[in-house]
Formats: sequence, structure tokens, C-alpha cells
Amino acid sequence: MSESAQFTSAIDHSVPGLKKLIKNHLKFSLARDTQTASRRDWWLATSKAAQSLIIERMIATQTAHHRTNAKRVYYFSLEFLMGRLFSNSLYSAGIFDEIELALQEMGLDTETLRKEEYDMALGNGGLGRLAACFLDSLATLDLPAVGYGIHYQYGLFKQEFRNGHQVELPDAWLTYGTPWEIVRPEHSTEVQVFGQVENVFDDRGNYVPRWTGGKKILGVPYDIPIPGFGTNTVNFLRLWESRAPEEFDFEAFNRGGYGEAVREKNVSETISKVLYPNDKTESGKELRLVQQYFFVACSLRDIFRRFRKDNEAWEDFPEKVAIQLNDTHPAIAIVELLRLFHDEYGMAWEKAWSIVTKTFAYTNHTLLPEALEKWSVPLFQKVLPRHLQLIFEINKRHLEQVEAKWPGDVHRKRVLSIIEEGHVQMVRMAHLSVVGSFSVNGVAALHTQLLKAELFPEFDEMFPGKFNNKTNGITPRRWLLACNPRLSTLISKKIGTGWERDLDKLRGLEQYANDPDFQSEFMAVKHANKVDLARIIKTQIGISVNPAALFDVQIKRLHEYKRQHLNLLHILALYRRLLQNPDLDIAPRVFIFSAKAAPGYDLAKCIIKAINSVGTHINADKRINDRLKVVFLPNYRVSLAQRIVPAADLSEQISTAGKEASGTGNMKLALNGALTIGTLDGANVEIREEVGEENIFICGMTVEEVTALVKKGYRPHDFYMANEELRAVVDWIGSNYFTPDEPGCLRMLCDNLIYNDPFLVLADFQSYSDSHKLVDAAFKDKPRWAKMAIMNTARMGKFSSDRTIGQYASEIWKLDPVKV
Ligand code: CR1
Repeated sequence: MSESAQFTSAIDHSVPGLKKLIKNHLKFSLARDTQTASRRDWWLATSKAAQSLIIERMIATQTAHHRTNAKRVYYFSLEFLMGRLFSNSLYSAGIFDEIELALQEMGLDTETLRKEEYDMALGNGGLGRLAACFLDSLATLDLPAVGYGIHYQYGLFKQEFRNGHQVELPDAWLTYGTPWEIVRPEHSTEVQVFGQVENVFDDRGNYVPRWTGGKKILGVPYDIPIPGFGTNTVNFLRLWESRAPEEFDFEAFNRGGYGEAVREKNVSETISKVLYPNDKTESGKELRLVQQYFFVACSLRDIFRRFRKDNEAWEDFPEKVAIQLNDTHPAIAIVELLRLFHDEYGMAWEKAWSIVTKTFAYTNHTLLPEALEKWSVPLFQKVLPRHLQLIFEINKRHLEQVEAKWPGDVHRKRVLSIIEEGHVQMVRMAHLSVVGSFSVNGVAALHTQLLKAELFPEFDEMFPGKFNNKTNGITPRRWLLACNPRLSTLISKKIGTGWERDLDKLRGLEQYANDPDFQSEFMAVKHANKVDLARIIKTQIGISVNPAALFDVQIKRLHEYKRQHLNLLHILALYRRLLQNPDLDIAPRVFIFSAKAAPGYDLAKCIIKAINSVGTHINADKRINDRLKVVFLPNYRVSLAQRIVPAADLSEQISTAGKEASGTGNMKLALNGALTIGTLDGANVEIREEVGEENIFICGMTVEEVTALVKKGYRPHDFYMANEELRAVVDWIGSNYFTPDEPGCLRMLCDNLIYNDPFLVLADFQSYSDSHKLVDAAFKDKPRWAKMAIMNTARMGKFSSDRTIGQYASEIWKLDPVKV
């Protein structure tokens, strides 16, 4: 299949050549001279130099894909959490060392320049970061792929703390522009929303429904090149920005004058304005549905144009196009593709539907009911009236199949229907996704098992084989090579390079796990990374921490199911034990948190406030002699994670069993030699399988135990009453002791735990706290800890996103690599 194209670079990659290239960019792209250039200017010029090399390869890659008429996968996602692109670009362009030398000769360095870049934070959490890791792996594996999403003007909000409370500020990441994107107005495309359905005669004389009226919106694409590592392939991420089709709407002008015309224009441009800062709650906002439709409609038109360049017959569409839906957010694409074939191209329903269902594959990322998208029928009617009709028709035909399989089974029809009946009818986007896709996958073995057994058992019965698992992964380029240069260097020194593209090679480290010299080198790297992080903590929030202490890290979105408050209860228990017994022999600990809470999620914000207030109090308490420190780093984002991950000793993965679909932070931390304390949830289960029971701290209830307890009727108050220490620390939170200036402000957290506790924090407290005693003992035994840490790094090969993407390509997309 794979045919290769010729590729020779026109750019001089030598150190002098790169120096010249950077200076040229400084002069001709930025109009600066070397005397007056700011650090930012140098960063921009260097980035542009790297970008030139990447663009050269991108053109060659696109030519190769076009010439071989290759099948491509299109990754549709409302979120891409790319972080910074600087180091990644240098590594992928293969010029990291050369650029470093070139900069050195000019009195600069990559380390300082790197910090000039604003994170590209077009996502909330794991789902968006997964999309970014996948793009990296797709390019690295030479797989023809395009990511499609929205060019948000504002990414995820910037977080600050005021008196320990979260405050949200806009993330205007584009204020100074970015060197990575290329705007392509020539590929702009127009889409429509709102309007009505009318019956009209088509050009064959048939009386057919047509979507008319409505509002036109222009989509303008911005491309971010995605270079593979150690290969010439450069794919791209195409993000759509919404604009008013005409700079100035004369009709609106005539109706209401200048102000009205400008207002209309602003409405169109609102669509790509902000990323919804919601992690797992669907607020059912009209604008969100418009965003979803806008970007998939633009993307499908773009895919059509590309398909038509090299192909004639629509029947071949699924041979050349696979579309992966990153959760249900882009699921309206299923209906739009059907509409394009059926309404616009006059294709018969059966044929159109058959092509559609051979094209889409859907990834489910959560079982939490509050995250399962549903749109009310009236809202759909208003925004996408023709799509609503098509959904009802899809559903009618789907329910006929259900009837054929289970005649007269009303219950099955009700649970399988795309439409949920009720006071207001709702469109269930997950059901639509299952019906309209040929593959549905979960993101970890346990998650997929629960997806089949708990969320969609009837669908699994109806479509045997459609459900499958693709355990998540992370890219080793960003999450080891770039973020942990010390460890990368040590690894390459010990086992050679090559692990960057074949992470299983890390197994080669196992044989040194007991070697005292390697242990001390490994732990020296960890120590140096902790010193770096300690410095960041000091400059960011003014707290001094001891790098010899155990760095106990919980970094992820703030959510009740992730149970940062369980961690907090344990901190309070330790604090109390130390106050009661000042001689208690525990290893000093630094608890490190970083997390953003959704702006409307009051309890999550209350947990942030609680951790901050308890932290302030403990950090100032001379009695415990610095043995405990609590640090909450504000504004969690990819670039900050890249500093925390290499410095972690312990990784907190303590979600209520059955709630965390996979987790990917767990993989990043373990890869960098942190030990996991965690529940048997999501990918933790597979991490335990890989590293071995002796190299992980498992605690808490299993899924079965959780289910049984909930079924029996969970009463947190019983646990509260039965456990003296637990009762004391919960009461402590509620007592105003930590928040004397804001009485009552932590009450909601305390009450929630005692009387509601939907995520079984109190039920898991004792087991978690016991497990931490084992952590403490292990940490004090230095050789043992070192061995365990090495084993974690050595055995993380499975969790490379290259493995994940390899499985998507062969098992779902049937996609072959194309060498450039
Ligand atoms: C899950 O909660 C998983 C990521 C990526 C999240 C997390 O466990 O690692 O997806 N789900 O698969 C999500 O954001 C909307 O759902």
C-alpha cells in the first residue's frame, strides 16, 4: 500500500544555517534587529525557523497522501489541549541540539525561550489532552490523519486564588499571535443554522423536504502542523473560526442601521469565541449545540472536497475516510453526513445510511450520567430543524430493527430509542452515536466492560462485536523526552535511544532495578527535578518545601468523583496525629495539588478553598516542624504538569471505583517514576497488571463493593459515627477553625460528606489512610523505593499512545501508514 514520495529539504540544518534562519525571521517576519529584540521576539523567530522545516515536510506529506490516494482518519474533537509546541517542534524537526547550540552562540537558550510561549489550552482535561497525544502518535506512526476542531478565541480560563478561592480570568491566548498556525481563507466554507424545513420540488421533479432560511456562518480554517517524531510525516490540525459571511450585513444595515449590522456580525463570531469550561457536565446551551454543528459541518465539507479530488464514487467514501468521534460532542456529524448525501446529493436513504455507518466510529469517555449529552427536541427544532427530522427517521428505522429482533418488547424499545420520552422529549446523543457508528470503544479495559454491562447492555446485545476497548495512552515524546530531560538522558545512557518510538524498550531498565548505582542515579534525577519544582513553588506561591520530603501529587480537574477531598481528609488526619503525638515517626511530606474547578461547580470550588485554607494553616504551624506542607499551585495546565510530573514521588489516583473511565495522568506520573496510590478504577487496573502488585498501593472498594454498598443503601453518617479520627477531621473542616475570617464557608463540604457523600469518600477513608502507612514505610526504605520507582518507569511501555493508535488504526480504521 504505502508508496513513498521523495523528500529533500531546501533548508540548511547546520548550526550556522539555523542561526541565519533565525536572524532572517527576526528581521523579515518580525521587523526586529538583534539589538532591540526581546526574549519574545527571539522565541518567535526561533519558532518560525523550526516551523519552516516542518512546513516543508508538511507539504511533502500532503503530496504523498494525495498521490497515493491514501485512506485518512479524521479525528473530530471539540477539544485539543496542545500545551506549548516549542520543544515538541524542535524535537520533531530533529533540530533540538542544533538550535540549542545556535541559540547559545547568540547568548540565548531554549530553556528561557520556551517560557515565552502561552499554552494552547483548547480543552478541559484528559479528553482534550488525549486528542493531542493521539495527533502526535498518528504523525509518528506515519498515519494519514487530520484533526478537526474549533479555533476558540479564548481557551480554558486562567485560574487565580483570592483568599484561597478560585477566580476565573479569560485566557486570551491569541493576544500576541502564535507562530504555529497558518490561516487558509481559500478553504473557508459556509454553513447554516436555524431556519425551517419546507417541501419543494427538486430538479428531478420530486417533492422533497429542504432546509431553508436560517443564518449563514463562514468557517475559516487555521492549520497547526503536527510533526511526527523521527519521521518526515507532518499532519495537521485544522481549527475553524466562525465569521459573518459578509464583513457587513447590508440587509441588517437597512433594517436597523449600523449598530444592528455590527451586532449580527458579532453573533456569528460568538460561535468560536469560548471553550465551554465544563468537564463532564452538559449545560444544554444553545450556543454549544451551534458550536458542535458549526465545526462538524465545516469539516465534512472540507473532507468532501479532499475526497472528490482523488475519487469519483461515493460508495468508496468509507474506503478513504474514517471519522473518529471524540465523545458525543461531534455526534451531529452523523446526521449531517446523512443529510448531505440524502438531501443535497439525492442519494437514496439506504445507500446514504450504509455509507454513513461505515464511516463513523465513536469513543465513549465517561459513564457519569451528568456527562451524557442530551438535547431537547424543541432546541433541536430551533437550531437544526432538518436534522431533527432525520433523527426521527433514523430512530424509526432503528426501532423497526429492535422490533424485528425482540417483537413486542416495549421496554427494550424505550431504552434503545434515540429519543427519550418525558415531559420534554430529548435526543440522546450517545444513542445516536452508537446507532450511527460501526465501532464504539471505551478507553480502558474496566471502562469498556462497564460500558457493555452497565451503560449499554441492550445495545451490546443488539450489535455484537461493535463494542471494543482501546486503552488510552500518552505520548512519550512530551511526557518523558521533553518534560524530563534528566531522566531521558539517563535512560538513553543506560539502554540506548529508540525508546521514544518504542516504549516497550524501557523494559531494558528492569535488570538495573536492584543495582545500587543505577538506583542512586535514578533517585538523583528525581531529586534534581524536585529541587526544580521546589523553586517553582517558592516563586509562584512563596512556600518553601524540602526536596527530600515525599512529594505526594494529585493533579487533575477538580471533581467530586476524583476525590481530592479524600486526600484532604487524610492530610488532616496526619496533621492531627502529629499534634497529638509530636514524636510520631513519619517521613516528611509535601502534598501538591493543582486543579481547576468548573466555574459553576460550587462544591468543587469549596474543596479548593478547603485545601487552600487547611494548607495555609498547616504550613504556618511551627509545632509540626515542616514535616507537612500543603501546596496548591494555581492555573493547572499542560506546561505546569510538565514541571510537576517529573518531580512526583507519589501519584494520587483515588477516584471512586467505576467512575474514572481511564485516567491518563496516572500513566504520565508512573512513567516518570512516581508510585501510584490508587483505587481499582480505570487504567489503574492495567497499571497494576503491568507494574506488578508489589510496585503499587491499591486501596479502597472495588466496583463490585461499591455497587453492593450503594444497593444496600449507603449511609455516610454511619461511617462518620463509627470512626473517631474520621469524625474529628470532618468536624474540623466544618468548624470554622481553618476559615475564621469566613465563617460557614466550608459547611457545604462537611454536610455533603456526612449526609450525602455520593462518591463514598467516608466509606473509603480507612482503607486509604491505611494504605498511606504502607507508602510511608516504603519511602523510608530508600533502596526499596528506588527499585519500585524504576520498575514503574520500566513497565509503562503499554501506555504509549503509539500502542493505542496502532490498535485504532488496525482494528477500527483499517488504516495503513504512508512513508514520506
Ligand atoms: C475521563 O474522565 C479519561 C479521559 C480520556 C475523560 C478520563 O478518565 O482518561 O476522558 N472523560 O479518555 C471525559 O472527559 C467527557 O468525558
